[in-house]
Amino acid sequence: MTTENEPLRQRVDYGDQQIERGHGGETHQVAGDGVPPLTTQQGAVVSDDQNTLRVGERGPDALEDFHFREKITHFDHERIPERVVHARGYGAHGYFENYEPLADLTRADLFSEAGLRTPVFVRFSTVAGNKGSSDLARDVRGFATKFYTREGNWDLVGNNIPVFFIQDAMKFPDVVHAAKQEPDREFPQAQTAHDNFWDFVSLMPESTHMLMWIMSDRAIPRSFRFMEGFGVHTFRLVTAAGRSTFVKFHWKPSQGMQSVVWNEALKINGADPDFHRRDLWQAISEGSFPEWELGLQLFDDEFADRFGFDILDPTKIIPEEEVPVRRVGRLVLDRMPQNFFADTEQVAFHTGNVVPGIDFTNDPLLQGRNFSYLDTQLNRFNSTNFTHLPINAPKCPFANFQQDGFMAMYGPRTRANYEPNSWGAQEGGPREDPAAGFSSHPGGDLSNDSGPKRRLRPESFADHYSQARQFFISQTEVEQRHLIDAFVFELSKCDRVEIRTRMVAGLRNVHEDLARAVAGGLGLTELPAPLTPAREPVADLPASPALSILRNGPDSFAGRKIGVLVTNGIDAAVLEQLRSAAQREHVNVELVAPTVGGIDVGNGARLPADQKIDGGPSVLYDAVVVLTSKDGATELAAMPAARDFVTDAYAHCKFIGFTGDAGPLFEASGVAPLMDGGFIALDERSPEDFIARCGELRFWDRVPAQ
Ligand code: HDE
Repeated sequence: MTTENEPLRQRVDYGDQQIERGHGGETHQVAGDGVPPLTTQQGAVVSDDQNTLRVGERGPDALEDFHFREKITHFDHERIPERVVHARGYGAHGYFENYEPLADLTRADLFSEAGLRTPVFVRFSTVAGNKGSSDLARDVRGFATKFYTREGNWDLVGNNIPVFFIQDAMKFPDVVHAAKQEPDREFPQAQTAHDNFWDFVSLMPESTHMLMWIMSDRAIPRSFRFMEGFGVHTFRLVTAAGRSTFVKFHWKPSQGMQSVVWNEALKINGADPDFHRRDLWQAISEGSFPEWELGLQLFDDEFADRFGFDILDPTKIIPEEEVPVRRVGRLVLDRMPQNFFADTEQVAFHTGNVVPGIDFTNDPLLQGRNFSYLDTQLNRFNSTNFTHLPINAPKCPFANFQQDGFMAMYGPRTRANYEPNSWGAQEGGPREDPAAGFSSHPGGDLSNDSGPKRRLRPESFADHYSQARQFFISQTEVEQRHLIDAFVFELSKCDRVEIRTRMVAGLRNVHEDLARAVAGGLGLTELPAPLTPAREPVADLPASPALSILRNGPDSFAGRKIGVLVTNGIDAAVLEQLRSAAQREHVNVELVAPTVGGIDVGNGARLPADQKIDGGPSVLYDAVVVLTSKDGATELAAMPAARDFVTDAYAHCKFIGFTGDAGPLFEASGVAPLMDGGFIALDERSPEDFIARCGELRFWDRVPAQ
């Protein structure tokens, strides 16, 4: 206890508890109780976490300060190597619910019963950027799912794009090196808009189809919740009797697909580099659990033989119009990890993690992946025992004779730690089970899967352009425009003119309109001759509407966010009506105001704001409303951030709700003479009408947004 003569040396205020420390080091808890004590890793309760143990008042630290040594040593070792690709990721827990038994297709237990729920962990990611890079990079998104089935873990390690850059795993280090920062200067971060990337891909025609996808809006999703997922490779489903069906896996978002536009992406990266993380965190925390349906494209050898491309070639899709996607279950993400590192950073996916009933094909990319994923985890964890971490361990019983190593948490519990052994059921430990165990499908049903040892690319992989063209013609005009602009943007960041030219030469094999538009955008004076294709592309593949995002929009605004720009003196009733209508439609509303302290709404009442205008630009919202008083609009008109709020919403083709008082701000922003059908007057139309219109997501008739 301190006395009046003995002044306090230190007071630590925890909000709900205060600790005072007296002259002689004694402590006195002034208020607060019932919180768990802070302990060392050994469980010893810590009395003082503010001061090191010191000899004399101003003397040196004592080496015996075990609490300090343990704390600082642990801190010094906090980093593990980030993933060599997909370093930036965000994950959530949930479950997969199977719709109906699929025993006619697979013996996989997770598909065996209607309504069966299998726990899952999903990690979304970008590919090229470092762990601390921004969410809105133009990039492929990883969509990796670990199913903790009753018969072992199955990892479906997919992407949000159904094809890949390369056909052979041998080229993976090259494509990744080319895409990441250039080695001499260590920039640019998280972007492919640089010489090395375009140099490489322009020399690799097999990447052309993938380039179409990453230059499309698929590569700038509005959030993880609004994107599709794909297993990419052809896999096999195998029944108990050993019958195999080829399968391509799809994830279909129940929220519908949605992307942002490129100019918006650039700005979101500045305003909120964690935009995708925050979105998933908010949705799950608010109980609005994102869902996807698992879809299967199923086909047999006969289809594989007659299909125009090799089903083992990961640069090709099978159009949904040719083999429909059968929806067999739903994935629900309903719980965020309690600790990011423990789950999202430490989760270790591996394409080789399959369960009985699911098997590989000879896709050369998949075969290479089956080696790489285990190897990469050894580098990340420095131990084979990463499988012992709770996020990686199966949730079903497991037993084997693997033992020891760094950080082992289990090992054989029996006398025998080898097999065969003669120790009997109790002491002998687990045994193999030929009937229930995983048995590989013998394959052999595709031609050319045996023969002399050679390094070659099959002739059936030689067409690099036809499906790229199919992708292009399947897009709406707006989407084609975005794709062209993306090529122009990226290639304009290449210093070497010959790289730009070679890329345009490749695009001439895709579509003449595309090549010409990109050449025009780059200011190329002459159109280069087309590259000589390895095989003449076919020009008559039909459009596949399923490939367009805009043709497959959500028809509802649920799960989206409206930013309402407000000022003092607004009509609070209008805001209230908007808020209740939004709530009914499961739409979020955020108030953006001149100060975060909020606004006066008359009679001394104040409404707190969610964002100060500078920190809440319209790029963070799917639609905006300008709800001001007349004086408020005049005040906003003088603020650059408020004018940007309006001009950006306009340029990004967003729906803009407003009341008549907004006039001065619209005048100052230059949009007053441009007002079109995307502006909705809330004095004339109900908030319900406004939200229904917002379900179209963007007013694309305005101008092609870049
Ligand atoms: Fe990966 N990939 N990959 N990849 N990949 C990794 O494994 C690799 C490929 C994908 O959230 C690494 O744990 C090779 C295609 C996702 O933790 C590494 C090849 C597809 C993730 C690796 C490919 C993917 C990875 C790095 C070509 C879509 C993140 C860290 C043969 C179907 C998983 C790690 C997570 C991660 C290797 C190509 C998806 C190095 C060799 C195609 C979603 O093992």
